[in-house]
Amino acid sequence: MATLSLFSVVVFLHLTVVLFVSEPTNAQGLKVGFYKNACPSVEAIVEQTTAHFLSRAPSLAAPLLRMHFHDCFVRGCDGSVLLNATAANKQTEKTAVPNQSLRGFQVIDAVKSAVEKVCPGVVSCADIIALVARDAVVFDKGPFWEVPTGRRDGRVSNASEALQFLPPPFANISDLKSRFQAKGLSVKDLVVLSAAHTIGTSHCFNFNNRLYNFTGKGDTDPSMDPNYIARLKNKCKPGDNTTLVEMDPGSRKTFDADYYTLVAKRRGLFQSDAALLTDSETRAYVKLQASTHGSTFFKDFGVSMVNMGNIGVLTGFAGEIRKHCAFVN
Ligand code: HEM
Ligand SMILES: *[C@@H]1O[C@H](CO)[C@@H](O)[C@H](O)[C@H]1NC(C)=O
Ligand SMILES: *[C@@H]1O[C@H](CO)[C@@H](O)[C@H](O)[C@H]1NC(C)=O
Ligand SMILES: *[C@@H]1O[C@H](CO)[C@@H](O)[C@H](O)[C@H]1NC(C)=O
Ligand SMILES: *[C@@H]1O[C@H](CO)[C@@H](O)[C@H](O)[C@H]1NC(C)=O
Ligand SMILES: *[C@@H]1O[C@H](CO)[C@@H](O)[C@H](O)[C@H]1NC(C)=O
Ligand SMILES: CC(=O)N[C@H]1CO[C@H](CO)[C@@H](O)[C@@H]1O
Repeated sequence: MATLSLFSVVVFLHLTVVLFVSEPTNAQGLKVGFYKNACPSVEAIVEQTTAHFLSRAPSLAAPLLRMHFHDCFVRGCDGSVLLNATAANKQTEKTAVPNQSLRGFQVIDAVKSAVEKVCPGVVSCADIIALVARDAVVFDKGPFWEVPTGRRDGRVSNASEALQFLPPPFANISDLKSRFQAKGLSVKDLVVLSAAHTIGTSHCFNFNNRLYNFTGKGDTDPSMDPNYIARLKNKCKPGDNTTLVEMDPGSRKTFDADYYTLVAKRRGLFQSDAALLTDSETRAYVKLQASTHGSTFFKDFGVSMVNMGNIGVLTGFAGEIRKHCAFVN
């Protein structure tokens, strides 16, 4: 009897080892197809629901991609960006200034309820953001990449942490590099992920200082193409808090490598975009992609999105699977 059960334990351990070997997980414990058994249709549901919304409101693709970035840089990719303010926590990340322009929460909520109908209590909101971000890029004719899943949802969301960890559009290259490095991302990830600005729009206030009062002397930013400054001044008047400007004029709904062409021509919209020309490694990448129509950009973007998606994830028994993405259970 004792021998038998010892034998079963050995067999069991052996099988476990084999399972671990045959289902590669990345360093953070996420893996492609995490829901293969518990919710095999999850990726199809996410894709269909996202496409349903984007076909009616295509401009939501960009903020949905940005949402994943904002989630991951604050407390890791744990869905904390989705939490609504409540009486108990009036200052969640959502209420912080950089999040005031996030949009598309209704898409996440709709995906979550569609998924809950089929597999209740199984799929995290953090994974839904990661999958929706990928599908939004694909919707805009960008690359497809496999999204490792298995994230769990956090219970904490703090507005001051959003201010602390999200890079401002005024950031210089050393600030950007250290903020990405602090999240385990490389200089290459920085220059690759910055090209997410190939889609979407920005409010004038994020770059108006470059047009009107760069150093407090009523001057313009010398690192920006003067013709581009003139064009932007037509759209953005001093103190404009409402106007939206395309970040990649003419193709803001197409995910392509144009971003690098613009930056190389000193037409990056933010100081953080222009800063990519001030470091030898990021500049070399910008020039290479600009001169080769983004020869490796699509492949690189998928790799860097997976890297970003690994930041500070909760796995195993940490965190929870939220019932509703806007509230902790
Ligand atoms: C490198 C540092 C970054 C800075 C300083 C930055 C800053 C900003 C700012 C200020 C806006 C304009 C928001 C508005 O006015 O509505 C914006 C928009 C956007 N950002 Fe970034 N960002 C950075 C990196 C990223 C990354 C890594 C991603 C995604 C992978 C991303 C995706 C986007 C998208 C898609 C938009 C357009 C949003 C829309 O159309 O509503 N950004 N970003
Ligand atoms: C969460 O808050 C937003 C406003 O920030 C509101 O539009 C939305 O309806 C809220 N969600 C829920 C489920 O209460
Ligand atoms: C939010 O984070 C800040 C640090 O950025 C900390 O000082 C503060 O206590 C936190 N607030 C809550 C409610 O945890
Ligand atoms: C870059 O920005 C950081 C943070 O604002 C600042 O401390 C640093 O002095 C700046 N570096 C340069 C070279 O301007
Ligand atoms: C430019 O900035 C300086 C310093 O912040 C300020 O004193 C001045 O009034 C500004 N000029 C304009 C035209 O906004
Ligand atoms: C824009 O917002 C700033 C800060 O909230 C405010 O001081 C300024 O008056 C606003 N400008 C306009 C034209 O409404
Ligand atoms: C999406 C969202 O919740 N935006 C909020 C950002 O914060 C301001 C207040 O600071 C709210 O008014 C917005 O609703």
